Amino acid sequence: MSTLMSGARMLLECLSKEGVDCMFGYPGGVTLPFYDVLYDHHIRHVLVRHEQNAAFAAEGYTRATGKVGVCCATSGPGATNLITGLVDAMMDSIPIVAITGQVSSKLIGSDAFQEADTFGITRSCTKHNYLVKKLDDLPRVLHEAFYVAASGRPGPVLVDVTKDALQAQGHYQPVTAVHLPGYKVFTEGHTGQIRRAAQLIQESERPLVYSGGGIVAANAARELREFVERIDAPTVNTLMGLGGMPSEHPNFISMPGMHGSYAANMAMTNADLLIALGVRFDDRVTGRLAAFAPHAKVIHVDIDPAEIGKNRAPDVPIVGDVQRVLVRLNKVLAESAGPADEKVSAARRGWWQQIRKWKEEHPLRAVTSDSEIKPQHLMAEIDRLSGGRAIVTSDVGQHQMWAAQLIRFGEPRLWLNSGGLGSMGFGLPAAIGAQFACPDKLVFALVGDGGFQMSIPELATVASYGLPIKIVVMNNGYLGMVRQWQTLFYNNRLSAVALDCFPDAEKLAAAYGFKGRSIDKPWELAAALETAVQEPGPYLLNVKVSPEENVYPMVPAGGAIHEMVLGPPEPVAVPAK
Ligand SMILES: Cc1ncc(C[n+]2csc(CCOP(=O)(O)OP(=O)(O)O)c2C)c(N)n1
Repeated sequence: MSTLMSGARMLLECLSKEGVDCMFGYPGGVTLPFYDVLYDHHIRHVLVRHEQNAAFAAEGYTRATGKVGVCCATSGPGATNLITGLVDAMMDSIPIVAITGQVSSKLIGSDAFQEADTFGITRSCTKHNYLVKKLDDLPRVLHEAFYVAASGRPGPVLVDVTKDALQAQGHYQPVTAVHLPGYKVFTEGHTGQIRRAAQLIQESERPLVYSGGGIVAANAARELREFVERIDAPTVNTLMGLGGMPSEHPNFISMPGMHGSYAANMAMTNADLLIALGVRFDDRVTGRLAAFAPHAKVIHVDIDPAEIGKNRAPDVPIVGDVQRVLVRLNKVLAESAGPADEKVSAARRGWWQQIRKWKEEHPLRAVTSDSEIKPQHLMAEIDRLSGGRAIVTSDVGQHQMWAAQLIRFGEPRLWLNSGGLGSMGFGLPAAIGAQFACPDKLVFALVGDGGFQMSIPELATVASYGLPIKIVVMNNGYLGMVRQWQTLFYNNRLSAVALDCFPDAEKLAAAYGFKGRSIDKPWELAAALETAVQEPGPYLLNVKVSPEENVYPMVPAGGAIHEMVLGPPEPVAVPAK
């Protein structure tokens, strides 16, 4: 049966059919027909204060749940304001659908008011994009957009709809199936390669599981855990994969890479087999590629064939959904005998001893001080209150790295951060999306004083929806990560990194109608965070930390990952006169 309705109404019917219950956006002239239908529609629209944050909030919603998040913006500046969020979602393989209004089809190309070539501009920052000029195409395109965003390697899809298509009346025919003959996704993995992988695993003396964001995206944490326990291999999670293996699991080492732990990077460097699961051999993980895991054979499982061999040629390439492949690999391993012989078993025991030794020699430890709040102390306190269960979003910079090192995550979809693009200003809007998706969860927006000042307008969104987000600013008075590089590699010539003006947190929060406070004494920290958590509404806690702390370990740019700088240089002894 078909019903006569406007394009705008049809669009909302399609969203409803896709299970959308909440979307993040900002209206404008071209999207007026859409907002008019929204007026009495059951889908909830969250009015953010900048379109970039609509995209970040949609990402936060998706990252916290796995469900496709939706954002919308008007033509021209509304659409161009979405770009950073789209690139962010593209880099981290986050499935969101962005809906933008476009000027009427007859005006396209005439430099009409608020016309921008959204389709052209977003071609390289979306997995796929569409320009809909005819009402008849709208339902098919909408459902395709959701299918493409969520299937295969997930990513953002944009649908640009002209105003006349939104206004036109037509008969709505529900679309029940998506047909995309040219779009094929290989999920199962090659049987022969899976057998070869199992054989390499059994022969390996020093195996290491290197698991990433693909485990989270594929909802493969249970299968990963079964696999790791079955082969009893040490495991690292990348920045995007944190929570994929619970931080408390005995097989979990920690994060590898530029600010990864000593044990994780030494394990990478000395492994004889890397089992790479849903990772992309990102430069922040590998360091100097030529020196990365020099002794290791590589099994690489990824849904995206373009990732296989992009940075490191694997010995066993497996294109498939990492969850499906792990199910099959676990089955093959269950049917076979275990490590090849006693020599291999003995070597494995030695490998575990070595890994434990590396962990003991240079653990990731939260430094504290009696006189000032150390950033690591802040992370330890958030970790204590979270107990591996809270959602923590972060911005980008030093606080992000300390959080990744020191806060535990008991499951996936708790640690939400901008990994690939590294977008400052991500933390607060992502927390908004996550809190809408998970209203009963404790959500910390852990942000730097720089990143926070990029997203301050969203305090209005937090306040107007009464979101109980705990906004914790790690305030070091600097663009900390840039200051760290200037200190270490530019002779401490601090150029344009001092953030010498920061609003009074209590007054700022009060201006929006909620509570806030600044602290700078270490003995205040635990109670102040507890107060924030106990507060039923939003809370802004500005934590003034020691300003010149650097994140260690650190692999200098271009270095091999085992060439870590483990801590600050020892003070030079002054010779006695
Ligand atoms: C939008 C954007 N602009 C610039 C950068 C470059 N950048 C990376 S980290 C950083 C400093 C961040 O400072 P802050 O938010 O205070 O966090 P901190 O490093 O002090 O924890 C900058 C400027 C970025 N990542 N994103």
